Amino acid sequence: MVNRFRRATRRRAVAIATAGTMLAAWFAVPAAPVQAADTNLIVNGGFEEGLGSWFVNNGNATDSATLSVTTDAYSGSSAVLVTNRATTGSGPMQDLSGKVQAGQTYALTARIKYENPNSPATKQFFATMHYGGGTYTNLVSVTATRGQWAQFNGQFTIPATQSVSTARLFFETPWTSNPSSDPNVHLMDFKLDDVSVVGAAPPPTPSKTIEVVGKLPGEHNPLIGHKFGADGFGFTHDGRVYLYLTNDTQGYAPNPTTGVSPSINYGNINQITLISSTDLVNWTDHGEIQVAGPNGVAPFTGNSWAPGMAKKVVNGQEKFFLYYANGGGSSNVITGASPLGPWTSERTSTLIDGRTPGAEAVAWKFDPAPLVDDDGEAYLYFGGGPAATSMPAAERFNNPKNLRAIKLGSDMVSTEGTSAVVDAPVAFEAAQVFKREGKYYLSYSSHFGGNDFGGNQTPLPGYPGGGQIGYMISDDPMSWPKETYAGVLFPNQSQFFGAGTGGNNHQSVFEYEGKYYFTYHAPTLNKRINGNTTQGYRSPHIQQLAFNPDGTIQQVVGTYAGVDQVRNFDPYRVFEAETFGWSKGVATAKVDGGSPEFGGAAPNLVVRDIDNGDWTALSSVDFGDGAQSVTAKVRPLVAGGKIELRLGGATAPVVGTIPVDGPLGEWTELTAELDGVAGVHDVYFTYAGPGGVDLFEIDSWAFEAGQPELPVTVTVQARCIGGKAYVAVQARNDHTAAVGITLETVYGERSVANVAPGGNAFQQFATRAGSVPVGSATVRATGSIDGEAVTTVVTEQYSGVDCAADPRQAQ
Ligand SMILES: [Ca+2]
Ligand SMILES: [Ca+2]
Ligand SMILES: [Ca+2]
Repeated sequence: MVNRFRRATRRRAVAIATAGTMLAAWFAVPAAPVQAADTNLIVNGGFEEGLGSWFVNNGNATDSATLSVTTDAYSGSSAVLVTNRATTGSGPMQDLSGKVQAGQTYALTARIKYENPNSPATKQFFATMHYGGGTYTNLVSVTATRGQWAQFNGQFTIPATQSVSTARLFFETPWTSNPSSDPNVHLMDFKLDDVSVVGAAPPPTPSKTIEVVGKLPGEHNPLIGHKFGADGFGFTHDGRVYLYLTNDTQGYAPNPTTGVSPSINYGNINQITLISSTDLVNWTDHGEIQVAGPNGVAPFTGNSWAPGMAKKVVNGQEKFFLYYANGGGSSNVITGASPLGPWTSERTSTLIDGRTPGAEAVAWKFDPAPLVDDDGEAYLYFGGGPAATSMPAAERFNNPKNLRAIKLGSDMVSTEGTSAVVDAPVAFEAAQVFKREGKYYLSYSSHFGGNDFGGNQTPLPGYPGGGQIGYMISDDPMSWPKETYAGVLFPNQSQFFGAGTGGNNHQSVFEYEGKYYFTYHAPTLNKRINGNTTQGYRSPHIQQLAFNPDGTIQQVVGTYAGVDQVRNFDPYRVFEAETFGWSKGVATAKVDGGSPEFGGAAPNLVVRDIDNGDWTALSSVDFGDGAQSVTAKVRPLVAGGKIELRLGGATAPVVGTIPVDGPLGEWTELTAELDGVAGVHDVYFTYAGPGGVDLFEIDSWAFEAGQPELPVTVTVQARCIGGKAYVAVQARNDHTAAVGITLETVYGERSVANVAPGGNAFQQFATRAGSVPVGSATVRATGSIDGEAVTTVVTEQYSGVDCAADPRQAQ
């Protein structure tokens, strides 16, 4: 994990050197007859839907160009026009990752035209595949005549050994080292139309669903068991904790047979995962924010690692700022209208990069963590990676000076002045600052030594070892001399979680309801899936942070137990089904239409991949005096599914059942009556139905409380007075406030207003008869409980009496 940041390969001369291996495709090999099962993998190949699904090749930072729709089409009414080409690779691109397969042969056709009168009379063009990193392969070639539509028409076979986890098709002119020396020859505008790549249908998307119980019932770490997430940044707003995470699940692709995924590839990650909680045990999955990449909020960035979050009122408007690492080379920020978005980009270029003053010597300008101080001033901490070689070896190891602090502008999306060195001992990355009792605490991750840090050495006494979280305490958010170093806050996580969980870490500290919490990650879910040989997929954890009287921090111990649940879960409201403490075998997916719990502008997810035997569970749900019913918003996918409610465990007795019998494929609300569900319980929703199929999807839950009742004690008796029968009815008010009471029998009715607490309403109803049969009296008490008007009705039976046979007398 030391090589967390892999340098992107900037050259691709290799593509030309190896191009001979597919020379056969360069010549006009007629396309093989396409079989009926073959599929065109290109979306919007004729550009009749504008530029949809197309973007400019962004394999290299310099490969820029402008795409626009032109009506000069080969067929239909539009084609694409490429202008402002900067490199020979500048051209329209479409992502075929997950669609093309190694070992398969595809037929490629397309029409291309160039018209620049100063260009040569003929020109060769390539259709090329970028397989990620520096791997490019020319697929099919055509030599066009100026001013005429030429046709690409060939086949290509993807080598059986080629990784196709990244496969992006684009169109270009042949590579040359200095194309701008003759732009008419190398960088001419061109038009493209009718692109098709026909071959084997894309393989079904492999399931990413975590089938094991990754977070064990009763344990609070990892925070979630149904997906991964790393580099967590804790952020509190309006009584809620939000955790922003690098989306480690993005590239997770377990082999359907072995269950083992290729190792994590940070270069593929361009989304940030967001979860939130009000109790730190039950977490709501808000899904992924598409931050970077062609369809990202900030499309000028390619990656989104190691998020940091801050809020500030700017020009009278509360805004939320999500900072992230654009790979290792730069950092950026997007703006949210709420902690859940929606998100916009106020910038058109990265916030921290090679132009940032004072950061020139920082190798990795990443890991941005914001701090908004009490006075409204804001700061950004960032940086990491190899120490400058200009320093002596011992200094490179012990004081690499690779972290920085810089003031943020009042708009939070710009920086002010020059960044200051954070002289953190043995520093590697992951600087983060919080403030407590007037002091600033900066924590960071330490390096593992090696050539990047002057060779392997022993750290100075007291300095951190490799892969630990150290911290510093300062009175000034911009001043971090080495003397502010205060010790190791957290040893390496492998010390607590064992084999397969080592590597670097990335932490944050946040305050919630008066307590401080420490976030870190560990590949504990990966370990539960795959054993001690993990593939680098990390999971978020939280521990409580305790301070010594002198302000230093007690070293954190990592545990699966995690933190105490902050409060019981309130079930009497509509809440998302994608909120749970524990789960088995389910996944989540984003759906349109806003969130039932968080509002129309917030993302909404549903629980999916629900098979017979899967379950989700909520920790410490407080049902109070009792629940009357539970309602699920659910979309049935097959007949015969049901949701069972159990208390305390996935195999505990069923206390309620919702038959999922609505119309297939339609969202519907289904309710089950409950009886005797009161007090605090872990609640398990267990899912049952036919095997081997997805049963249904669930959007939200809502419990309904039983009606509260006014406590009244009713006594009824038939008795004889002077040979006549009377029915005596008494109701005592056991409530803490006055209530109105009505006593009713077939012999009359009496209402008493404002019966005081402990007081009685009483009436002897005369029957004018010598005997009465068995009967009943009804007592109505009307009052209020917790400000809500309540009427409670009690019916009580009395025995018959015959005053001649049984001359009972009144007392
Ligand atoms: Ca067209
Ligand atoms: Ca499942
Ligand atoms: Ca939902």
